[in-house]
Amino acid sequence: MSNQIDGDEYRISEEDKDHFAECGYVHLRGLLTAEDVSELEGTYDRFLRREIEVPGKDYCDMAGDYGREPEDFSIINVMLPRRYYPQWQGNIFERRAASAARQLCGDGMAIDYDQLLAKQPYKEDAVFAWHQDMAYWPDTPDTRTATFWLAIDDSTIANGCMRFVPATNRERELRPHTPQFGDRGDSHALGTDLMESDEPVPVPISRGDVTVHNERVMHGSGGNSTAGFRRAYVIAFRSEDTVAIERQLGFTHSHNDSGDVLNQVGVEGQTR
Ligand SMILES: O=C(O)CCC(=O)C(=O)O
Repeated sequence: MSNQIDGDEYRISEEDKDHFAECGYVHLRGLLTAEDVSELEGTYDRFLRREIEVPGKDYCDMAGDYGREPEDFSIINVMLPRRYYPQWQGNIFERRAASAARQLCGDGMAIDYDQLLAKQPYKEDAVFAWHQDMAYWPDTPDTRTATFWLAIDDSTIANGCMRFVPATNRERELRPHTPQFGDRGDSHALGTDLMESDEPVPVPISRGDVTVHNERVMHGSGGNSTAGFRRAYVIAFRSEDTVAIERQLGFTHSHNDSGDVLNQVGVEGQTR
């Protein structure tokens, strides 16, 4: 059976579920139709143009430190768009992704955070270093995750599509991560090196498709050498219990969370 849309539901084939479990990521074609994407796009671009207010470090560059001026950003990052524009809550991407998260991870999954990641044209440094998301996050007993990465533009090797190292989700230890641009007060980005045995797989996808990855798989992306944007809309699901623990710690995935909270996770995560 191939994947199919039925209203808010997206039915995932057994083959794709197995791929997610084995490799730590999967490409789901057509989670959203062209019309669905167009419906989201107007709001997405209003965020990029700063017509919707996003406070402090939640509008930042993921390819540099917080000191960069917006006109110099290489990867425009908008954290928590659903917080700053509540009208977006319950949109078609959230609904279909919730259906897919349930099939991939089971019941009791909740939206932990959302994020817009737009690589500007001709930005060779719009690179996401190799990393595992758990290096950024508090460790909790239930680590189930499904992070949905929706292509607003066709995502290609030339404009910096996602790439994964399959099955690294099954390694026992997290790899050691270090901050990429100063310390965590200067920028958010963490990274780690590939090992010689790693065999990365680029995953180009079309507008309306998603990749979904889990908390431990190694992933990253290259720069944008094209004349167009590479726009992505990310929604991360974790278990309801995990989200509750994070919030008790004061961890909301906002870059404006207190430094004390951010320092409890991140680089120190390398020992987990
Ligand atoms: O957008 C990208 O290139 C990377 C995104 C990413 O690492 C993530 O969503 O976990």
